[in-house]
Amino acid sequence: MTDLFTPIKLGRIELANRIVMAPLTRNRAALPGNLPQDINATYYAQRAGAGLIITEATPISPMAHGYPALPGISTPEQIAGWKKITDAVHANGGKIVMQLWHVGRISHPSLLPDNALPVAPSAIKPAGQAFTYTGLQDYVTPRALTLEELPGIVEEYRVAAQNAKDAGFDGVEVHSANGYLLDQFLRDGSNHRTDQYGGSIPSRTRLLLEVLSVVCKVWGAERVGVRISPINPFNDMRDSYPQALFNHVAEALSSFDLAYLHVMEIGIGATEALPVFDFAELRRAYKGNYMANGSYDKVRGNAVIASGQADCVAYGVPFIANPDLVERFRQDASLNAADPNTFYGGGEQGYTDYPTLA
Ligand code: 8OZ
Repeated sequence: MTDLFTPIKLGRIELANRIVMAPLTRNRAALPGNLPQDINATYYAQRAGAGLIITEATPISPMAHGYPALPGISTPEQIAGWKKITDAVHANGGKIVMQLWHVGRISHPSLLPDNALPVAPSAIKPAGQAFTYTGLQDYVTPRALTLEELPGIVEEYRVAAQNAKDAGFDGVEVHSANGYLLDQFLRDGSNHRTDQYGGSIPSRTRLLLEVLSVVCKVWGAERVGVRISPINPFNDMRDSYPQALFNHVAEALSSFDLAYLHVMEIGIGATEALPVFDFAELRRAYKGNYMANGSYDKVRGNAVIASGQADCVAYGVPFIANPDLVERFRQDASLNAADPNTFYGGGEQGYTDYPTLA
């Protein structure tokens, strides 16, 4: 029977098991320079038992940053830092893809070059506050990207994809979820554009497809994944008809023959009822490998794979606290509890010091 421990090929990426380490923001880059550093390599190498590691969301350019101490992928020093990480993961027998990220409006001038305004599809201020180097500060009204600027955004993704290749990754995942730039274009709560990048569902999907085209040219589609989050209200997101939007996205992505589609099936920080959404319908609309994500445990992970509703399952918080999560699942061993106080920022504590099984 097919379960979490059955090897799988996602496009051209061969996984020893179907237990994926989800992207996890940890804010532990070296400053100045937002550089990946040795403790990051230790952290990822400890988790190389995952069938696949997806890196923390990684800003593709200086304007793509939205939180403190994120490791970027736009300078030679950052590429060299990531190379140490991919080498360490590969030395331990793991596979690792980089998640390419532009935060769009989820940022703050103090985090951007020359105190620039964050950019977005439309000048709509998200509710909430940015995490900055001086604490929480209200989000500002972003600047709407002009039509003429959009090719430049696509080019930033192309360059970052090439940089990830130079850093020795096995592939890349395009972050189009959780209220960041590409998701801001997809959903109509944040996209009020009247040009060919707003309005209809195909128009709102256009930027994602353009980004994918260039990223797939760098990598080959079979080493590229995409992450979406159809019902996640996190970062003040909403859409008037998520099922129609994301069925369309799934159909459009099917023609790329990607490595996988990564679907965040839950909502974070919801204060109102989540929209009704049928993930089985989304799964049928997508022709390719489906990676499920959303508070799965071992039992539910095995069940979703056995049922055919997913091909692999991504685990987030359990991987923070259990570097040997795959072995623990295999042995039905108990899991370490994660300490939320050390999720974002800090050093080795709560990062590289969680114990493995004896
Ligand atoms: C939590 C905190 C900061 C960033 C995401 C990149 O939700 C994130 C993120 C999550 O995709």
